[in-house]
Amino acid sequence: MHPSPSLVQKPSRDSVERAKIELERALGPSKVMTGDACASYASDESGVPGTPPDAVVLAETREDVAAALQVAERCLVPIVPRAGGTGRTGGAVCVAGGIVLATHTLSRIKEIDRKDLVAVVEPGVVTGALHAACEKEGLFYPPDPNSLDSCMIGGNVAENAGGPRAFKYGVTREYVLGLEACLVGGRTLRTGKRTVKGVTGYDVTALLVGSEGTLGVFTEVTLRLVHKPPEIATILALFADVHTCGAKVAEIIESGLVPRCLELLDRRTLDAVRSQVSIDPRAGALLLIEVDGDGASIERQIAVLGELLSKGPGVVDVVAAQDAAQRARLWAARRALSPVTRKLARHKVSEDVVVPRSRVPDLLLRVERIGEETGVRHLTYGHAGDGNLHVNFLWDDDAEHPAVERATLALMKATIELGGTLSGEHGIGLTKAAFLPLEQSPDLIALQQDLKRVFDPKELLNPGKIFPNPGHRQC
Ligand code: 2HG
Ligand code: ZN
Repeated sequence: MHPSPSLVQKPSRDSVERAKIELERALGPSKVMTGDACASYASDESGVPGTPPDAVVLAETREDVAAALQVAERCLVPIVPRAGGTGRTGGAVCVAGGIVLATHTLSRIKEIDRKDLVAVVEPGVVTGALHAACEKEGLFYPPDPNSLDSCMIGGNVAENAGGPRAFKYGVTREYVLGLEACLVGGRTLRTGKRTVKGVTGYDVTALLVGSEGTLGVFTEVTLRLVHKPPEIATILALFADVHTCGAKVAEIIESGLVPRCLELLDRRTLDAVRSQVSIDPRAGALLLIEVDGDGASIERQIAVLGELLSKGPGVVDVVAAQDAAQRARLWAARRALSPVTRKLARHKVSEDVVVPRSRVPDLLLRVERIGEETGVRHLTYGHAGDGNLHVNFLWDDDAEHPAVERATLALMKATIELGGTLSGEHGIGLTKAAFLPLEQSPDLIALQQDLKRVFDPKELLNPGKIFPNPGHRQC
């Protein structure tokens, strides 16, 4: 479900032409793309059909970002920030043309400070590259969205990205100490701090994290790091069915263990990867569990897990990865789930609903029922330890789309009924804006829209995102 682009006001032809001239004047022609070349910036990994931008700014410095935001305000042209373009909800997609402000070339790791456990980076740093740089220093930046080889810190901060390690280490917000952000019109703000503690004033940093590119454009991010855990162990537990698997997740959490990852794959997801990884044919669901710590702590965690996982009916097998290469293969298969499952049908939508952890088994049952009632093909995998599951709906024929819409709405309603929330890590963007009133009151939505206007009174920065508009079907 997306807003009709016509509901976000398109800039006039004159404004667009003036903006292009002003951008070229302010930044030089090499940093401004126009014409057909802009088409590759029309979409992100959500598959949402946007409108192609009229111009793309390839910002190389903070001054470039500020200048583009100045031009946008002066010419009244919408402007959409973009880092890696790997978002799943249309956050980097234009709905009314305008300017795409690309920050992927702002890609310096400016500092990794081992004493203060801080990294200072630009928004275009690829998340996986930051991991590698930190690990070289014996440090660790835990957030690990599965697209870590292509997603960028700017987008991770804008969406408050999570990933498998959030179960133990939390999501991006927990690591953002401070930001430098440019606002529409070009003003630059520095928010937050470099210290671990600090409560001065409102927590504007926390507001900007997860604001989906609607409040400001990041030009520098100060991140908290931790020490690299000395050892890691990975366990694969196979179950006859997804319900036994869901119940084990609840048991692990109740036991007090805090694995760093607790990932679930249902039967349909397993079938999709069987050709790449050999999986026991009796397995109808799988848990990929990872623990870290020093040797003694790992041994203790594995012993507890081994006992807990192997008892009771429905357990097929429990195996530990034997070495780093085997671990790496398992994670490569897990990280490839999104692209691999995308190949199963012409269309796929991957939701990222979250329920309280104890309700994971209930959510799985509700998903089965939704599949039966709507006839829509589905599969589920994700961060079960956080109660955050990627329920995927797949379809080939456009005639199936209304059924997919019904299934998606039913999923959102079930999530809220179970005490959950619509998005755990991908954001609301365009794809989920229509569902926001299911979770939030009109007053809360209005308050957030007021805040948006404080930052961006003319509503030029990433318009059409997060908030429902009159073009959305009523939920
Ligand atoms: C994951 O956990 C990502 O693999 C992507 O959040 C989910 O696109 C997806 O299905
Ligand atoms: Zn995920």
